[in-house]
Amino acid sequence: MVVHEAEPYNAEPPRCALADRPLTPLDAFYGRNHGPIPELDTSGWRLTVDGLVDRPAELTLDDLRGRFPHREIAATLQCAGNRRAELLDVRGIPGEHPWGPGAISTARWTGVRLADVLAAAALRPEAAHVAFAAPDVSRIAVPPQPFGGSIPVAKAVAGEVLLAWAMNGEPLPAAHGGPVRVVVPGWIGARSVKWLQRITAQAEPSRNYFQATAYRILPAGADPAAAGPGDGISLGPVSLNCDILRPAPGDQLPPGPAEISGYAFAGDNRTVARVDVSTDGGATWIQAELDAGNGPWTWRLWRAAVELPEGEAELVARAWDCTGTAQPESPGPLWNPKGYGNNSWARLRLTCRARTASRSS
Ligand SMILES: Nc1nc2c(c(=O)[nH]1)N[C@H]1C(S)=C(S)[C@@H](COP(=O)(O)O)O[C@H]1N2
Ligand SMILES: [Mo]
Repeated sequence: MVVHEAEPYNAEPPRCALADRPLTPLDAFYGRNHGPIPELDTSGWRLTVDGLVDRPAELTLDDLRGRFPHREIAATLQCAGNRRAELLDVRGIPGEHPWGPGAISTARWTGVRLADVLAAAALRPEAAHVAFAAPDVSRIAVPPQPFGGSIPVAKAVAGEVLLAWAMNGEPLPAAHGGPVRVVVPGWIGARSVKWLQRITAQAEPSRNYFQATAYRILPAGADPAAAGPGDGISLGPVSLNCDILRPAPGDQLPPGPAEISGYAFAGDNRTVARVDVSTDGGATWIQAELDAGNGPWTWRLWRAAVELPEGEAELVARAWDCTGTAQPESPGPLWNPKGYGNNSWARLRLTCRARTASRSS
């Protein structure tokens, strides 16, 4: 793993650990934390459901498992800061991790639908947002507070949002939110709150720092240190993105036939429709082959057979989604003071030289 910070733990897999694996093994799944990882005792775990509901509840893990149908959904999680490193090349972003292309991973999640838990609690019509609270206190927050966030009711009652206790068939590891986390497919990772303890139905979005102040696109001229609650554009659904996983920067490849591969993720409830690949900086393009994916909420891996030129090659990949939208060409216009949402074309420069013949031949 490429560790950006040991405490709180923030790490991404290298490109080769994501490549050619539709599901990310647990030991390669990126980790994004704003505070210490709590070690919660499964038997003592309780989930409170309160706020604008007619039947508030306190549930144990056995209640959750026993009262609601189990669901399994494969979903890609992507941090809003994925690919920030390329925004840093545009202009500095102090205090944020320089994530490469690995702040994204895909797993099969098992749990119950948030929709079913909310139905049992009888949401009131005034409920417009569903807020999630966790116990991990973050000192990054102003003032320091536990991590939290919310999603609008329309997403909360859509069947894909899970309260998950397993990941790739294994009990949810503490590092990824065990005993139970929220999984909000298609939305930024920050809304998939780990170590879930409380679900509150409310009229307004969460006032938690990570909803009201952070994870927002501020205008380029804004001072993030002076940003207050409600400033900027609140991030929810993920935008269309892709990156190249093979080859990797620094790889030595000879001119001639080669394979390029990577991931493409449409986000929200869109799907990836096409990925184009270029070896000449975007002057000419061919279409990559897409894998089937694991249902509507995952990335799709792609590969393309190309002919590498002698000398400088600029590999480029760009995805299109089912609305006919393509990724933006360059990170420059996307730059924002907190460095979120870079979804510009993936680019990789290589120098392709013929391998020198060995002396004995
Ligand atoms: N309680 C809690 N939940 C959290 C976070 C956190 O710091 N605390 N980080 C969020 C962010 S920003 C992301 S991208 C994902 C990362 O999930 P992972 O560490 O399992 O990859 O968890 C989200 N849920
Ligand atoms: Mo994130």
